Amino acid sequence: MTDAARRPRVLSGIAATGTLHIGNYIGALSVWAKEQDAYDNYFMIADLHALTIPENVYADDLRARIREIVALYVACGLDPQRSVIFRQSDVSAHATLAWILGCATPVGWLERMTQYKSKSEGVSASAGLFTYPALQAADILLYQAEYVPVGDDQRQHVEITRDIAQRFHHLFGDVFTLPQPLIRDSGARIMGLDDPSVKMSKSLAGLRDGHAIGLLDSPKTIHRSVMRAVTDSGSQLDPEHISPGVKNLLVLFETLTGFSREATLAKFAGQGYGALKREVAEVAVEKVTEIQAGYRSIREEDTAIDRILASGAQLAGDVANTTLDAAMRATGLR
Ligand code: AQP
Repeated sequence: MTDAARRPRVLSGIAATGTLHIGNYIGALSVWAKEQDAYDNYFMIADLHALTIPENVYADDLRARIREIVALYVACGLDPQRSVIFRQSDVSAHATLAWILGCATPVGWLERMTQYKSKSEGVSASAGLFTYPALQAADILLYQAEYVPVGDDQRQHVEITRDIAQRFHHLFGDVFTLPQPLIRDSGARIMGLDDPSVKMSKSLAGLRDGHAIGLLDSPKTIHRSVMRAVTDSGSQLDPEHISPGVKNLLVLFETLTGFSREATLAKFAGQGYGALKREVAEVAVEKVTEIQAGYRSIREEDTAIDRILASGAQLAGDVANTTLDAAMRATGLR
């Protein structure tokens, strides 16, 4: 047994739907990178998930986006020697198990998913958007992952994955490990700069200037977005009355610097929101500049991305196909 195989396994991923933002970094990527030695790591680029809203997909964009995300994974600290980095669609077991799990998933469970409700509002939603929790359950269960490190918005998806696995076990017998979410205490839900009542998201970043801090944004754009961030009608930081927009700025500052809430309040108490925004912009630019330096050097030798994906497909495929085989035997398909 290798050293990695003795560690608990984690699986996570990011949908290839837009340019990654600081919420993806703080809530997911930074945690994955920091904890790499504690786990046996599988991180995917969720390209199949990008098709759930097909009106937003342009083939050349998606192809480019996938490579961009691989490079950003590495630039954010994922080490291909210590983490298996792979493209979801390279491992066909994901789609096969998604079908099997979809057949074991009651429609009522899918109707309750908040992400489906919010994303289907006012549009003609695809069947893929509706059933995608079954695909996400397949993503996780194929790897027998004990933990799924994600932001807070994904809690419900890990819960439904457990429910689907248990229903499958009830119907066909035990095959899967029941996963648990790994969610950081603070920073698990970074909110939109332009609207602190919604979480910062890739899709909204593509639609609204000043919504997000993109990991590939220029320092000028980051400064502008942060300085325009919505706060409240006050002008100074009052520790007794912290509005959602100000709280978001505090969380950004704290997660990027390691400052505690107490130390942050002491630093900014009595100061205008402008001072807080300037510091947040500065630490965000510093972090993003560091990530972009790594990103550029990976992109200089683009064949490295092909090598990472080829090796990831092989390693991920070996694990996933073993689980798929067990699931197919349990159902009688094998
Ligand atoms: N705002 C956030 N704060 C903290 N963590 C976040 N995550 C996402 N947003 C935040 C975490 O990042 C990982 C990838 O999530 P995703 O692929 O669902 O990305 P998204 O930014 O949530 O994108 P959209 O546009 O909202 O959704 P899609 O791409 O489906 O259209 C997850 O671990 C997530 O929790």
